[in-house]
Amino acid sequence: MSYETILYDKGNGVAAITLNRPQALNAFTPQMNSELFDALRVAERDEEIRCVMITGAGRAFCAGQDLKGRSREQRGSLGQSLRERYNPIILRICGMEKIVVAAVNGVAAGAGCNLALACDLRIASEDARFIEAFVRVGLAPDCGGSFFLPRLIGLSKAMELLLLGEPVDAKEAHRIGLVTKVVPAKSMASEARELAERIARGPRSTGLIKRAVNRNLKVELENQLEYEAQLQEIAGRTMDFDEGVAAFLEKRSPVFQGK
Ligand code: T3D
Repeated sequence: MSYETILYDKGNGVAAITLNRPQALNAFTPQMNSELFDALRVAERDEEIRCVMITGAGRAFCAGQDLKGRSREQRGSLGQSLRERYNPIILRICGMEKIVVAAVNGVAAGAGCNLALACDLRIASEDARFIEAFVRVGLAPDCGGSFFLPRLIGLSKAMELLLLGEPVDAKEAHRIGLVTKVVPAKSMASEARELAERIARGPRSTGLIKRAVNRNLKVELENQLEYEAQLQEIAGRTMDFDEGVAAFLEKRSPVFQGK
C-alpha cells in the first residue's frame, strides 16, 4: 500500500492506520480523507485482519479539518465536503464488522475528536486532549459528534463540551466514560497494539457484538450525518466562521457577531 498522508501496516491480525501529517497535527486534507477511506476499505476486505487501529504520528491524534490550506472560495460548501469526504469514513467505521480502536496519542480536535468517537473503543495517552473545537471557529459539530457524544457521556455533559469547546484531558475523559483506558505516553503504542491484538485474537462473535449494538443505530446515524451536513452548510456561510478561521490563523481570540 502506498499512501502519502497516512501509514498502513498490518501484523498479528491488526491493521494499523497512522494519520501522518504531524507538522499540521494530522489535520485532514482531501487527500488524507481519501487515503483513510481507502485504507479502511482495504482492511475491511482483508481476511487476515480482525481489528483496525487508528492513531496519529507525532504529538497529535488529529486536529480536524486543515484550516490553513484553503481560501474562503476554496472552502466551498461545507455540507458537500462532509457528504463527500467525511461521512463515508464515519459510516465505514461503524458499518464494518471488524472492531476499530482509536489510539488517541495526543490532541483530538473537531473532526479528529469525532473520528475517535466513531470508533468502537478508545485508548488514550495521558497527554491526550479531546476538544469539540467547532464552536471555537463558529461551526456546528459534524462527523457524528452530535450523535455519538450524547450517547457516550450523556446529554448534559455533551452539551457542555459542544457549547463551550473546552479541552477534556485524558483523566477526565476516562472519568466521564469517553475512553476505556489511559496509559503513559511512553507505553501508548505498545498498550494500544496489545489491546488491538487481544481483540484480533478474540472469537468471531466480536464482530457480531458490534453488529448487534450498531443495528438500530445505522439509519439514525445516516440521518444525523446528513442533518449535520445541512447545519454545517449554514454555519460555513456565516461571518462568524470567517472570523473563527481568521482568528485561528492569526493566533488570536475570535470576536463573533452572532451572524
Ligand atoms: O470541509 C470542512 O471544513 C468541513 C469539516 C469541518 C470539520 C472540522 O474539523 S472543523 C474544526 C477544525 N479544527 C479546529 O478548529 C482545531 C484547530 N486547532 C486548534 O485549535 C489547536 O491547534 C489545537 C487545540 C488542536 C492544538 O493546540 P496546540 O497549542 O497544542 O498547537 P498549535 O500551536 O495550535 O498547533 C501546532 C501547529 O499545528 C500550528 O502550526 P504552526 O503555527 O506551528 O505553523 C497550527 O497552526 C497547526 N494546526 C493545528 N490545527 C490545525 C493546524 N493547521 C491546520 N489546520 C488545523 N486544524
